[in-house]
Amino acid sequence: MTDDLDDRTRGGVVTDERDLRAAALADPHRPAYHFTAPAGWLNDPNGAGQRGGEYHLFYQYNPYAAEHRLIHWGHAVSTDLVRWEDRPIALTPSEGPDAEGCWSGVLVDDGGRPVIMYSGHAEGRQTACLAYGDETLTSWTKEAGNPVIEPPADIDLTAFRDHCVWREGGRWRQLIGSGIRGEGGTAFLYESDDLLSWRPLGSLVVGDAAALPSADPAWTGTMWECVDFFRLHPDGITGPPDGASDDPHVLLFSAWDNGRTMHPLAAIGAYDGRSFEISRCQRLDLGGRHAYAPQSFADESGRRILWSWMQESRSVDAQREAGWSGAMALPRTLTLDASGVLRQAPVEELSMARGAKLDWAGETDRFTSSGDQIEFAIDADIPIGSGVEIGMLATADGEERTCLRVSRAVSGELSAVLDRSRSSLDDHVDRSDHVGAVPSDGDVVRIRGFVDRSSVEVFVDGIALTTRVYPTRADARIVSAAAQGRSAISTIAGWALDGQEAPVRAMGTAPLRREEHVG
Ligand code: DQQ
Repeated sequence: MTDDLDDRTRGGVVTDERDLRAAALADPHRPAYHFTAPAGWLNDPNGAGQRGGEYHLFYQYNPYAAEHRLIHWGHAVSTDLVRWEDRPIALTPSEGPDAEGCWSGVLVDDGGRPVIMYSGHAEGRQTACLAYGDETLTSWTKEAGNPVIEPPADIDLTAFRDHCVWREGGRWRQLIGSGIRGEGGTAFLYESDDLLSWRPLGSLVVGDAAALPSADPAWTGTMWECVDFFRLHPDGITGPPDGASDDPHVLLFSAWDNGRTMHPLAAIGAYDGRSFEISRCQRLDLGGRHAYAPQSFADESGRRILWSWMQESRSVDAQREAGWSGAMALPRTLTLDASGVLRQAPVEELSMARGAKLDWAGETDRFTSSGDQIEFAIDADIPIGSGVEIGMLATADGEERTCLRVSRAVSGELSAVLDRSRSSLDDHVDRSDHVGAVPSDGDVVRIRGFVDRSSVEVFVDGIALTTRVYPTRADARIVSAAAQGRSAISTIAGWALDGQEAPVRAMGTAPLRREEHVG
């Protein structure tokens, strides 16, 4: 098992498209109502946005094998964020600065013309590249002058890639994720009149990699991947960064260290047009790397919507054999509460995917039901010294069981623990715990959960915890909720979620010769 980016670029397995798709569909761990690539490899969400009512989701995609190499941009569209339709591959590596991969980036609108700013990957380094789209965002032409930005030569960098681009003060602004060796992660700020020629404005902010031990779940890492910067007011108003505004700004980044994808963090603070003063930094997801490389956008209704990549927790070999790897976490709305805490909720459109209501057996302090593609919503009163325990994907004898415990310590602090120690009889999957504090006020705690085979996402008072589990037994389907101590479950509801993947999906593979995608 590894989460090492370098490991993700090794290998060379080439599988026939039909075999890959058939293997993916046959895998009992493949989520069905979460967005996945038709088969092969998926990682970061890219170019997330909405145009003319249609949501676009691009993603890091290897259509040839379930491994991180020769990355393309996959593309899908939706009018409701629930039902997705595949579109042709948007970007394919070609001779030049993206010969070995079209890495992460964003979609912007240049006076009506769709433009992608992405990281070309070649010869072990990344540079900023542009591609221009037609009106439907289906076909893309790369800028002849790529790359348009090279890493600064006079700074000792740990890495340099990924983009956040916006309009500010009548010009284009851009952040590129990076890290300064010996200091910490950073985001370099640039300015442009035409998207082609960029003036460096220095670091927006520099992290302190020595401030916390590297094992700390809030460690900011030695490089920041996938920087995402926006304005978000507690009244719900959101938009691109604006140095002239007093509104709180949020910088999302994924802490990275020497090939290891660590976890996404959210820094909240003030932006003056040149620099960002962080007032607090929060873990964006208590499941860490399982909600990695988040990218957000403001949709046409004004919501700030977040996508992120649910990494796997099984071995690289198991991923290759499964014929697919990686899914998107559910799209979520992001809000900032009055005390400055960032909270998440699955978009309300997901209720469209609800099927039959779950029947719950039991009463008062213990309920059970069943399903491996379900949603549940539980409100519980959790006083000091008490808790609730929610079992998922469990067998009747408890041999396999994933368990969420939400409890309130004598200090009054609420915490969530996702115990994966018995989540699978397979010794090769990661079964470590996820633990974190849940800022909350009041005794009543709202817990929402989404189980989609190997995917588990819970929201405890809007604090997200995303993870992956791989039960081996077909009867690992029981879901339960139990009140402990003086806790009381006041409401409990659940639904089967109908998501079923269409059997035919285009992989988008061109008939590459074997030697073109091996090596
Ligand atoms: N994934 C992309 C990079 C990014 C990383 C490559 C984050 O652009 O830094 O697939 O997972």
